[in-house]
Amino acid sequence: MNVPRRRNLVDVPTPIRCDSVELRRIALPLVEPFRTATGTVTVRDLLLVRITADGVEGWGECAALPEPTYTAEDVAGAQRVLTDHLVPRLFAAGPVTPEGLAGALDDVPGHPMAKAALELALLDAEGRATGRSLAARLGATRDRVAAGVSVGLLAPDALLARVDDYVAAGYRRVKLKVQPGADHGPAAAVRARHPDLALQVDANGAYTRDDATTLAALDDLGLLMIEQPLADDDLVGHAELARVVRTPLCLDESIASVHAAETAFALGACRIVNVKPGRVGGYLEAVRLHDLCRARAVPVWCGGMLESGIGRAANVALAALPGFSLPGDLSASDRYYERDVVTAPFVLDDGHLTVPTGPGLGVTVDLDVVESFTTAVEVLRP
Ligand code: OSB
Ligand code: MG
Repeated sequence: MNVPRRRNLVDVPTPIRCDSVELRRIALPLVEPFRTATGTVTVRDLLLVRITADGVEGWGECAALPEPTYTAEDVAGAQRVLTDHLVPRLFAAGPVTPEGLAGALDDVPGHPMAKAALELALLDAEGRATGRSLAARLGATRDRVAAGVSVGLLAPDALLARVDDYVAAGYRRVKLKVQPGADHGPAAAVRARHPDLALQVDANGAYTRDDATTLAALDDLGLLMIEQPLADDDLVGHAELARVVRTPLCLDESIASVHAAETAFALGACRIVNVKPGRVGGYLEAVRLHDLCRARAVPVWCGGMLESGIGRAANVALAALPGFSLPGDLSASDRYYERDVVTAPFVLDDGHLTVPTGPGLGVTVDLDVVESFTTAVEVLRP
């Protein structure tokens, strides 16, 4: 354990009384469009949550994308649910610990990304109040995490050039987006150029049970895993596929909760889990998912949603827990954005990102930069 813990900390969950909740939309241009089987993101229309509580601030970031195509949430919908339903429940609850938040919201099913954004703002405020880092709060045991990179669908030449760049930069693992008609060909071309590269693919549910032969053909490429080949609700289909394909299957969209992971394991639907805090409703549920997987000896890694430095800081903290034995979709700020919203962008150091050790998220939001990308601000009070 080399994440420094400060002295004289309150080491128990601390109730936070929210005085205000700011919902701020920013439009961050990506350095290049990110294309998956379920859509293309060119500008990251991002919802930030900023709370004030007894003189401290807390920041959260919502994972929802502009379009509801990866999962059912979208950024405008998440904002409306926060405004009309979640934030009023938070205010009505009075002082609440991050652990208590889920209970205050639990008559509202779903909307995990909206809930996770609010939880992260509470965790950050709590950390800033107590002096403890989010990493220490969640149980991190490392001070740096291996950086992986997720490469969107690209034309063949552009794909090879991009992978060459990322390998040269030191990324420890490359993930290629695939879809029917753009799978074995591009992955084999990358494999031929990089025989020893830690390589995996992600289909975002673009295949069906009828594609088992196509997916089994990937077995000759020495991939670490195939992520989410089938629809998110098709756990039985994944279990059947796992009997035909030798490459380990990893689930992303299907794992909406700890309970979903238990079901997947009971069926034999996956051997690896992508842990995405927004997808499971928050960082505390993500830690519980990590704990379950660790107890079952299922390797996990931290997924990404094209986060700014705010969400990235939290994901890096989470990925420093001991069960995160595989490199995550955690890349340097400059892989996504020309200008990140934190004063010290995340950079690669020997293929790793450094876990922040300051209070809460441990990053400083650059308000001028945030302001310059802001498209709308809404402030809610009790
Ligand atoms: O499936 O992992 C995914 C981005 C948007 C939606 C879904 C996914 C992704 C990524 C991005 O792969 C990874 C990253 O943030 O670096
Ligand atoms: Mg995925």
